[in-house]
Amino acid sequence: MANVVVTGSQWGDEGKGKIVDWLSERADVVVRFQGGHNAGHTLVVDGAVYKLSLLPSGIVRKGKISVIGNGVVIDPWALCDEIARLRDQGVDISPANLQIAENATLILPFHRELDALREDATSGVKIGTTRRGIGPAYEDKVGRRAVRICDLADKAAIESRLDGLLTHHNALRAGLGAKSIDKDAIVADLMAIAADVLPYKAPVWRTLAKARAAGKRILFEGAQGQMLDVDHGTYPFVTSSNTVAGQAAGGAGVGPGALDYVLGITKAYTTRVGSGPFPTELEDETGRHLGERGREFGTVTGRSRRCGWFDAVMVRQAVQIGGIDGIALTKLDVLDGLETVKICVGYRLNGEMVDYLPSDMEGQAAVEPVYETLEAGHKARKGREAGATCLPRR
Ligand code: 2SA
Ligand code: MG
Repeated sequence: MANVVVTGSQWGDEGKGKIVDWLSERADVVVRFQGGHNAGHTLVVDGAVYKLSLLPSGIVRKGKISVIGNGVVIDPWALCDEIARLRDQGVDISPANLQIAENATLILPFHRELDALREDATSGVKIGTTRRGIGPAYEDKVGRRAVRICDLADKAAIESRLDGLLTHHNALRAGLGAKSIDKDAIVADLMAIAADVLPYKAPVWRTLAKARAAGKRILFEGAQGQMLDVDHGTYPFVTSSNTVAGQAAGGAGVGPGALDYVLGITKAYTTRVGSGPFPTELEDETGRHLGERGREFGTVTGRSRRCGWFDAVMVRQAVQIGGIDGIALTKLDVLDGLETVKICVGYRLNGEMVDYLPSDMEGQAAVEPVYETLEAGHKARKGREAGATCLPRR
């Protein structure tokens, strides 16, 4: 199995970092294909602790090529800070082991400000974002007005991109009561950071094509989880990228045939950070127990994660949408000590049983979980709660 995609099958924080790190030992190339520095995980290699956000996990291992694909949004200052931090820890980072797609979109300071302005606004939907500017940067990408890595090589290109971009943003900011953006300051800041970023710029699709031709093993490292996908997740409470495993192809510049195996990292219970529907959420002592025992705090923002029972309906949906071939089940030990464990095997919606999470916001908020209860020692309790037969076996 040459190339593996690692993806989260819930709302992120399934423990992808640990598995990716283990797999990256066996890979030649490690690729990020979506998201940005909203992702976060901690790697422990030979006793040393590394906190990664934007850089692919391969970076801490010698002899690997790390690639940041076109599907990623890159805050160049956050990138350089992360590189500097890892270098301080003795990690070797150079264009020999890190390549960044020249067609990747940049996150600029006003994206971060806009993200925060919206989150702090009293009206509108509060998503509970990481406030890193991820959403606003993707908006500009699909709006065809973004500044990209390749533009950094040329001052005239930066200025020309910013002309269009700032017209759009200044109008938005006026509506939110924020002052206009100082174009000259942004140009100067971008020119200053460009020298540190440009050495890594590359047509990474070619690197990947060559790696494939040479029979190298590629590991595609997903961030967040399938249910945070902008199309397939709990919209609008999602991130702004496609997090599904299929995005590994488009977000890196390889064909779908390059994805040999999809590994879905799945937590033995469910967590989510930020707002949005969460059918199996536990706002009680058991939920607190899972959060404490599982140390459920965001690696990027430190926010505590909401906790609940394992939702088999949602995971099955993620398996089908993501084309997940196999599951790595994590954090099973966190369930130790509980007398009973519940698993959601169906939903009740408006008095009917449904076997998938519907797309509409209202339906997602209204579904009630139907549980199968397991007693410690794994003996299924006799008789499920009402309606639990609605799930056909695959
Ligand atoms: P954003 O910032 O626009 O991507 O936020 C939109 C939603 O996506 C969620 N999101 C995440 N959920 C879990 N883990 C993430 N990464 C960090 C971590 C989060 C942290 O690994 O712990 O440290 O808080 C992540 N990134 C984005 C976010 O909560 C919103 O619901
Ligand atoms: Mg995480």
